[in-house]
Amino acid sequence: MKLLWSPSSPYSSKVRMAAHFLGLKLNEIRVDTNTAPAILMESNPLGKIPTLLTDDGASVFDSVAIMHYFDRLAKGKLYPSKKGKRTDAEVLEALSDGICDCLLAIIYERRFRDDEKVHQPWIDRQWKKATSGLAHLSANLPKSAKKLHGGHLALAATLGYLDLRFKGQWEADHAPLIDWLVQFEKKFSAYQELKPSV
Ligand SMILES: N[C@@H](CCC(=O)N[C@@H](CS)C(=O)NCC(=O)O)C(=O)O
Repeated sequence: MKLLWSPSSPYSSKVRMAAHFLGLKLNEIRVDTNTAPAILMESNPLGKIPTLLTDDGASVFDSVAIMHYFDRLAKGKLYPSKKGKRTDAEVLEALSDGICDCLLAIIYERRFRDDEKVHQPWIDRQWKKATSGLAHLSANLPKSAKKLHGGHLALAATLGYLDLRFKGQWEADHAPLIDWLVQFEKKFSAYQELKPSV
């Protein structure tokens, strides 16, 4: 399996953590989405990462579809099997990814618009959603499950992305999440290697 990815991408970080967690081998191909490389555009019309190219020639995106593909390969080891717990894990992943969607909207607003066209109210709106998501997570910390699952990996990737791109802007208000990450790292020692980075 080939994974098209980039080190700073939080969704790539999540699926790389999942592959590591499940012991799945990936041939990782680093791509720069800004240059729309052929290998990416031919396999994902949206030109987004992560994109997985399977051994039978299929391409799988987005990150949630990749997580579920991995879960099927690993016979259900990535998500809890009990209905209620599975839903909790999927919603935790959706919230974590959704926070990343807001953070990326902020990064892209600044990156792709000329300075005079940057629309601050849009940035403020996205930041409000991201911090409201973080406040919800701080107040409703994921239960410290014995077994890690996809939702935990998604949250760890999101916190890693915040640390990378928004350092100093969120930690003070969300101390429970910092503590949660410390506990997570104790269970997932490859976090430093697989978290979003430059
Ligand atoms: N919902 C998608 C989001 C993927 C996404 O937005 N990835 C970013 C990098 S972190 C990307 O490819 N951006 C390039 C672009 O939008 O052109 C997923 O979960 O995989």
